[in-house]
Amino acid sequence: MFLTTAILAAPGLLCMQAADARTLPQFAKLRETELQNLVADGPSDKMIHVDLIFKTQPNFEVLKAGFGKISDEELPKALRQKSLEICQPEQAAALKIISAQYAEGNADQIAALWLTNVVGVTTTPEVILELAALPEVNYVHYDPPREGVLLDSGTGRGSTCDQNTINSPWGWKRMNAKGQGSVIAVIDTGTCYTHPDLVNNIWVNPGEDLDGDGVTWDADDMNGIDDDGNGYVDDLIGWAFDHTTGTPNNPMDHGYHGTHTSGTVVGDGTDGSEVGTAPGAKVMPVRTSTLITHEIEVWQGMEYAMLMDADVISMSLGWWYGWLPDRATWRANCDNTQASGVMMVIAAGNEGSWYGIQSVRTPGDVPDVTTVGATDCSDNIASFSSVGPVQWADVPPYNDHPHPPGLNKPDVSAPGVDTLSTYPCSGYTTLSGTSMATPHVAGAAAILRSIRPDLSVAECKAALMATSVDFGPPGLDNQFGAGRIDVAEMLKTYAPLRADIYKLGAATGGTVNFTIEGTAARAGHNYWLLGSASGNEPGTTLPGGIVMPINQDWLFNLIMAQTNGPIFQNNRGSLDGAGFGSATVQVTPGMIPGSLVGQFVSFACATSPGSVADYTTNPVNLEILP
Ligand SMILES: [Ca+2]
Ligand SMILES: [Ca+2]
Ligand SMILES: [Ca+2]
Ligand SMILES: [Ca+2]
Repeated sequence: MFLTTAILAAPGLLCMQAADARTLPQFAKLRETELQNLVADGPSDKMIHVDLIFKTQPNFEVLKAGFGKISDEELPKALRQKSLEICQPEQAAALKIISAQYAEGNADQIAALWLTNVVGVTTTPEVILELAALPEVNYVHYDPPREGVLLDSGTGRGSTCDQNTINSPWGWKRMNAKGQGSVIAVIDTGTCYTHPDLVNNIWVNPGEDLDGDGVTWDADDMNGIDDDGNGYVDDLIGWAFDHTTGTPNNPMDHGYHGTHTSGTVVGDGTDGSEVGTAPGAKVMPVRTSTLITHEIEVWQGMEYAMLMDADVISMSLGWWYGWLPDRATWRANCDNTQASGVMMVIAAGNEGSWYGIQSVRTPGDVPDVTTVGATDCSDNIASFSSVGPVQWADVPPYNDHPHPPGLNKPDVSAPGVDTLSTYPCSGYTTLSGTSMATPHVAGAAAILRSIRPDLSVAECKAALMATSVDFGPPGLDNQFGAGRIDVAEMLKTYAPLRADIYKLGAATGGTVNFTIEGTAARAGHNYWLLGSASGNEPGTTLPGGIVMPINQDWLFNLIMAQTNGPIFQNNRGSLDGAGFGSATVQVTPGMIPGSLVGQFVSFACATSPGSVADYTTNPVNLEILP
């Protein structure tokens, strides 16, 4: 305090401080020249936001390997515990200094991470030098607020592409694949959770929902207590990390960007337009500052989403290289998040006119995340969409993907020109940017994670890429990535082996003609429709089954043949390429075995002939009439 006061009282001393600072050994730990200049030449009461990057960094892949068998639900908390054991001892001295300075009014916006070993603080040059002198601090990163959201002016034509461009409605209708059960953290300006299209699609933290009614932003549950012990009081639906609010548990959109991106993920069309890719999924609103954001706010948001077990993180934001983002720490945060089982979907950036290795922003440049470029409604790449490749050769400790050739980015693309989505807090508007493309991919990822929880993050990324529609130069390229995503193709290839019979027509007249409608998902597999008949002895199984070949025709007829042997026989192939179809079962008069009359036939599906019905969920029963 004495030194600060003295400098304030005598401005002439500033130059002396500058000279002194430059000769201090910790000065070399200030990573950016701009930070060095601020510390050396700026006024002593200048508040500067910095991140302290500590020496020992937790690697969640390594930590995870030490756990042995652990459930997906337990993994995030176990990782936090292990990581805290690494981070807390190294952070202790710094946090002691910072809390003392906070009491003096010289420190603010304090954040201690465990996703990586980082502490963020807004403080004075003098304190920054004191912190940099700590042996545990590897370096100090300058982290001023930046406008990281990725909007573009678009075409202004007002034409919009709808979800049909990526074939999401196909999956909704044919397979009821809407992302049910998936949670997507949208790290953005907040989400208007009262919008009619979103209010029923907002994640509710079960650990804080005391009355268990699942009501979004339920005043009844605000008791001022951190009931689930996650470190956040009354975080009913998410959190605001922007330090600009007195109610950080209220992640209401304080702009419009986050409501728009949230709508593209889960908007359910209540207000009139079906703008969401995964209308059965839930959004976890994670708010950062209005358009202007510190890097560490986003890292805190990732840490929260990971701890609260989100399936996907959608980030329509990025730092261009001119802002000198801490690429290594971004990559470590992304890698640790994904190691915990959360898939990260991130915008490429809106610097499409910049070619070469400066175009894709950070963290869209992180190798293992799913990076998204923007297309228009005619599958042209948007002129603003950032292009790859990226390189990491000069970023320790990674030093990989040297250029040329660098690493191909983006990974996939999706519509992002004049995209219609939700606007706070009712109705819709069109916006453009890789910001708008990204939540389409996050929604597709949510659908995939919903139907295939067995797939790893890397496998989900590979699935999205493998089923994209190739545009531009043949194969993987640095504009479209693998191509424009296609939810129908993704489902046709990756839907689980499963068949559901959901409708059975009534038997008519004296004959027994009836229709079975159902789904037998996934192309390239033979499906067997098994029949069993039971009368006085329910469950008596008849032998046999028949192969229903996969082709482009939806309808197939099955003819009941005989008691001993295949009881169904198809005379016309069925199931479309995706394996969605309906079957008309004809029981030809005279071919009905007398023993079946008056009995019940149940239908189910199986993966092999003669096996039990191993993947149907709703076998149906029909009485065989004479
Ligand atoms: Ca409640
Ligand atoms: Ca809590
Ligand atoms: Ca509470
Ligand atoms: Ca291509």
